[in-house]
Amino acid sequence: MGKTLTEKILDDHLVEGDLETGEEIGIEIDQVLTQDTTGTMVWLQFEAMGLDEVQTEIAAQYCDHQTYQFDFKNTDDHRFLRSAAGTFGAHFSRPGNGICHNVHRENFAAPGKTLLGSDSHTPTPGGLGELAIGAGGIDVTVAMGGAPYYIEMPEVVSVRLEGELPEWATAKDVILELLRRLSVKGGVGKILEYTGPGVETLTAPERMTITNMGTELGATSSIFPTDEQTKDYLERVGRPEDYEEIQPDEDAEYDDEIVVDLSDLEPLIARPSMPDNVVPVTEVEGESVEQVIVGSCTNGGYEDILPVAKMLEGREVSMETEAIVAPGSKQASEMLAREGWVAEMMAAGVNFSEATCGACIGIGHVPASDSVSLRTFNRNFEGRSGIEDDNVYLCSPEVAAAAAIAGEIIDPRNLDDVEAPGVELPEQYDGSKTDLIAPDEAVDDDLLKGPNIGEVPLKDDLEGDLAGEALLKMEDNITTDHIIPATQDILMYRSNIDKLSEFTLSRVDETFAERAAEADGGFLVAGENYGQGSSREHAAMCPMYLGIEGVLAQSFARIHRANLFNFGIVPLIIDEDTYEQIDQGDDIEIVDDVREGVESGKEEFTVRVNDDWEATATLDASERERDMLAVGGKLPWTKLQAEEGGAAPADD
Ligand code: MIC
Ligand code: SF4
Repeated sequence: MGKTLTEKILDDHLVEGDLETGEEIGIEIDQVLTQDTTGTMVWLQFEAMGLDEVQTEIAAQYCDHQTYQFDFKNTDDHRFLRSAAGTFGAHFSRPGNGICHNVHRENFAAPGKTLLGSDSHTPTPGGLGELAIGAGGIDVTVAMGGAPYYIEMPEVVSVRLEGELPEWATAKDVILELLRRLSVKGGVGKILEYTGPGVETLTAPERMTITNMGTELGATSSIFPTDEQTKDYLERVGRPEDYEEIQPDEDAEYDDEIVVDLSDLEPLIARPSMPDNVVPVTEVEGESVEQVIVGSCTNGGYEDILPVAKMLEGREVSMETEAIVAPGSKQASEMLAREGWVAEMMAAGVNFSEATCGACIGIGHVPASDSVSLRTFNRNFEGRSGIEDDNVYLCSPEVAAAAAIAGEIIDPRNLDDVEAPGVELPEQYDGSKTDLIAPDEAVDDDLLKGPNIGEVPLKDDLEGDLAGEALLKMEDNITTDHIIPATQDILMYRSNIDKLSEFTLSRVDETFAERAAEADGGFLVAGENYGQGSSREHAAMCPMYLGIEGVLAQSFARIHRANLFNFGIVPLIIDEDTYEQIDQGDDIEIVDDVREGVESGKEEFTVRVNDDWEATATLDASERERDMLAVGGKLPWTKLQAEEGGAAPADD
């Protein structure tokens, strides 16, 4: 039987297990990336593990989320990150140099390699044939120390592309179409492998828009085969030597197939407040728009902004609308500036921002109350823009530019006298590299910690008795933005868990953190897909710090589930009936000895509620995950492994 592209790369990197769907495998990681809001904990954990040098081929630390440095705490974090990169041997990308995924794809991403990143959109370079996976910070720490990364072998699904995109339909519409069909849960436990004749019609940057937003489907990763388009892109970014042809075998067998005929696509838009709430733009035409933002790791590339500049050339942004362009990398800004496009956009009324994540997580450009904001981003979870009850729509740069011109949502096909800009790559991506500091150019060789940088929180061993109150009952699709929001007021405490934990679940219930700390133990209860969205391990670390011992949910998002194990919180699956019957405030007791059950491989646990009724909860965990739970999480487990000489990071 032939192999899929995913299987080929995994096979090349396999250090433990067999490539059987659902089995745990250990893979070698070639490259890691981290960014400013997850990176501080990554390096603090690296230090706490006693490691002293990066072991992967490439490790890159980007400063991209909070580059405005509103508070000295942000700037201290950046200084700490520079010092950690210098001390331990990683590349350092200075604040303002661009979003991790954009700078990584320009400088390091390469076909056939594996990449692990502490950001959920790490799969972006899948568009270049790299197998890239988002993970919690400590998983990146351990991989960076040279240990394998463990994952349940996902299903490999073929997304067969046929035909060619018509005018005005874009790569963003391909992924919005998949979200419309599959929902934000549709990719959980899957790697989406793009196949079929439509693949060659898409440039590498278009492919990366699609792989980037595979994250919103919940997919473990998304990947394209490599071909002339990949080669062409790598030549343009000045790294032709990184090209390698990798294709699935002709007789590769996939677990499933989804067919998308590109020629059937039209401009689509995700309505508030879920990325899968997708409709054709024509359905919401006429809705007035107060703000348009073009940027983010999904659509912030040179090739994304150029069409906007072309559409705005000689025109003006509507007086009722504010238009902001926030490029994904400084290289894109620099090139657009040299070519005169920045001036053209400014003349049209665009506010040109530095290269940052910023508005994507509510840092700057918070929409006005009761207004519509159209963004080329990947997430529109309620409140993420920085204001509750927001109305954020997600669309392509072309649809965003059309709205900026018209002052209302409009299908760009209905604009008068505006030509479809098409996709154009620059001859060369030739921005300067001054903001990327290589390990051998490092300015520091010692860690610089400001007063806001705290300690890595640790948990005690798992106890046998697990009992406490159901402190909060939540619905389906609770995001990590609900658990630990990323807005500026909160983000500046990412390296200070004592303070950060005060904000835990505040977007769901402001009293939660105080109640949890008082109860000193207890459970969270949730519906389906609990913890979807970001990779931030703080969404497990903070509940752990407040004493939460278990989460009872109908299902978990992949990265958050791993983070719960990493921080010693027991993730138990309950069925819909049990979920419906449990009320917030109920007394929950796990009848069995949990420690013993976890260690002995027990899968079904009896949950007694209010000493009145009982239900079954399932622990679906590998042996390694059980071992981690038993000793209080991944940090203590890794240290123990190192002492016993097991599969732990190398320390030299
Ligand atoms: C996001 O898009 O939600 C973030 C902010 O990039 C997060 C990372 C973080 O919370 O620091 C992600 O996607 O993992
Ligand atoms: Fe940054 Fe937004 Fe991309 Fe997250 S999704 S990395 S916040 S641009």
